[in-house]
Amino acid sequence: MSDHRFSSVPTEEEPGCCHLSRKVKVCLCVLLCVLLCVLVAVAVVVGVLMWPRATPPRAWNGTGSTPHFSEIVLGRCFTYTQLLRPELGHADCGQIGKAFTNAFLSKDPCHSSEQDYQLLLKLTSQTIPCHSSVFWSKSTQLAHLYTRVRQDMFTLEDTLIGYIADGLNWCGDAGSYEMNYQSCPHWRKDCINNPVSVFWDTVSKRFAENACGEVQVVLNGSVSNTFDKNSTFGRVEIHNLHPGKVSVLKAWVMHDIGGVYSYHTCSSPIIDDLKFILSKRNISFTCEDDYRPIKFLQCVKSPEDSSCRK
Ligand code: 2NF
Repeated sequence: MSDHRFSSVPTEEEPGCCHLSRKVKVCLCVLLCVLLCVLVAVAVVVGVLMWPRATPPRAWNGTGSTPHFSEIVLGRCFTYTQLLRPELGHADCGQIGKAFTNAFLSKDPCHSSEQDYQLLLKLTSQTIPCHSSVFWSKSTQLAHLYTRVRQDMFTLEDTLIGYIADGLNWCGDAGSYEMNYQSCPHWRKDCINNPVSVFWDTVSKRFAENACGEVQVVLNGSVSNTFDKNSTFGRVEIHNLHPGKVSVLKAWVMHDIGGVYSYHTCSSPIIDDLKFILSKRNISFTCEDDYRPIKFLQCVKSPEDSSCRK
């Protein structure tokens, strides 16, 4: 009779599942475990980065970031440096774009600071010739019409950094790498230290610090706050003009053509407030109502107005 063995345990002589020594098997197991761990770690990192946010960004009372913000910044930077002012052709628009978004992405949009914008300021430094700086307050359209014709004059928005950012909105969120396109803090309703307000304060300050010679300001005599101590001009710019560099501030108080009522002229007490602040800062001040070169621009739009027929 044959010897039937029913044991399931293989004998020493029987071949195993493969011809590998115990040492090699252990090594393979360890390697497999390490590989698995690396794969899991990579999956977790990718998941965290790519997974849609569990919690949406905080909702604010202001308009969200301008759609295609980064593309607009890049496009404006190239337009300015390659076409409008080729003397700035050496500027690195890629770096400028990155420095701009890095100034506010992944940060609390109510704790923006001047420091956040320092690299951007450095990358967009620009020399504005003396006697050519034009400030404005409550008169954005007219002031820019003026410098559009007088190409040798510069408002902040005629400089690279102002040109890039004018009219845009932007903010991020502390818990995300993304821009917040839904809403951003409103400067009155939410917080004053938001990325946009801090940006304009910072660049306005530098624009004023760098001004030299005779500088101008276009004011609006057809509004109640022709000079507003709380505006960027009244709060930041006039306090950062350098008395040693700026010889005089010339104010042009302009009035709407056909407007029923002129709130203020150069003789109004509100203009004396401006004059007083400048005299304390040892900066000369002159004021002229309806400065003719700017008045002409208004008249182009309203040639039939009686004040344009003189
Ligand atoms: O958007 C701009 N281009 C801008 C914004 C703020 C300041 C330009 N600036 C610079 C310009 F170079 C001018 O010289 O400051 C001067 C004009 O600012 P202003 O405050 O004296 O003039 P306004 O007509 O009162 O305001 C201009 C615009 O800025 C807004 C305001 O609603 C208007 O659209 N603005 C004013 N203050 C703030 C603030 N703290 C503000 N927006 C956000 N935060």
